[in-house]
Amino acid sequence: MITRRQFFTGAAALAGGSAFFNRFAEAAGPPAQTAPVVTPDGSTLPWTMKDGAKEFHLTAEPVKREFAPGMIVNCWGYNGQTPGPTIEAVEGDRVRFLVTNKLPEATTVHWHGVLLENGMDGVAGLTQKAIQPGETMAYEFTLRQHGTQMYHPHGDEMVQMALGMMGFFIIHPRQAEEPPVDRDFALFLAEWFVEPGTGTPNPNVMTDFNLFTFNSRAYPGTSSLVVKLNQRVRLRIANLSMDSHPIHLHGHRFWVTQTDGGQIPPSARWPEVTVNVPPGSTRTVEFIADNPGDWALHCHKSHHTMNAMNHNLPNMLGVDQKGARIDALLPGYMAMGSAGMGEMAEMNMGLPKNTLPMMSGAGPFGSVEMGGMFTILKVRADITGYEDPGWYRQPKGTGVISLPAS
Ligand SMILES: [Cu+2]
Repeated sequence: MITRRQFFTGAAALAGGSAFFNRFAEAAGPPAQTAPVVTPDGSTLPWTMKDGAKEFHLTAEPVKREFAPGMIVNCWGYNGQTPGPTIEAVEGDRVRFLVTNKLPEATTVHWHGVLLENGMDGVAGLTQKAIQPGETMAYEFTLRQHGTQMYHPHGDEMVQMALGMMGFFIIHPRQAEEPPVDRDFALFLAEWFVEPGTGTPNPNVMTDFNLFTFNSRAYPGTSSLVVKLNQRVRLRIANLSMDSHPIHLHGHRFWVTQTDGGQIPPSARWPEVTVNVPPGSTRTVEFIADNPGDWALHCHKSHHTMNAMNHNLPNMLGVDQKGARIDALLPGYMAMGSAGMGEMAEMNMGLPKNTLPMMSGAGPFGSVEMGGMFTILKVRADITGYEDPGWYRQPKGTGVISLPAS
């Protein structure tokens, strides 16, 4: 373990010996004015200025996380949260992270996509000794880029990330951006396997996950993203799960502006309505919220907008189940609707404790047959704040028309 004294001696030697890093430190003037990042259902990590650096504290520890009302999951995270609090700093900043390990096993923190000295990269065994339970270690480096990065363990990461250890590391530009954004949201994607009726994710599951979350919340537990009409909106989406997630927004098109490798030159940005976010990467998109309404924002893998999906269901589509002795043929069988699964959204099928119904949101026109990686972008002309404005009232004559049966 590095003591504070050893660490600062080392840091001073490094700063004195590296013209490259000094150049960035000297260039650091006042930061550009930026919209604060909003991490829905999450928070931002506070810091204090100490010995010329922004000093942050991260505690790796077990946390209980409510994925949605009715379901609490035994996760691991940082500072009582999963995802860990969002780190915000400015290009050119010197930053210091004091990382305390309150887990039952060793960990490290890797600063994913951050350009830094090898000794600060946080890979257990390769670039540092792991942080043992009860220990604190300090990371310190100068930020020489801006963009959307992440932090996560790099020791037993299969277990630690499956339990929720991950967070945003957002570095704002030193020079003002053109054009500036009005709203800036950060959504961390994750997938989990929690056996229905239990509360602890199984990190051994590799492909068949049953819960899918934005910032470790599953719809209907996800908070809406509220924006004013015609605001410029940025969505930063991060993925450290085992699958890619094609994130789709309704009612708008957006431009893909950044990856975790940096900014895409304006001439090379491309329009999309769905952005695929592969494992181990971030994607940042921007759009003008010029279309009022309640707009779905969700993963387009249809199993990822379900909660506690049982993937071993026999396919009963089109089968008349009335009077059939299916339970005798298929012991333990739970009925899948013969006309689809939509009917299951309406009924609560004797679920085990601490389990979310597969799809359960209640909308203004009935049940929203969604769960998991699903939330709502609420674009409004007539709001003054960002508290949830309730459901959109569609102007008369703009809704779907019901026709008489023919
Ligand atoms: Cu997905």
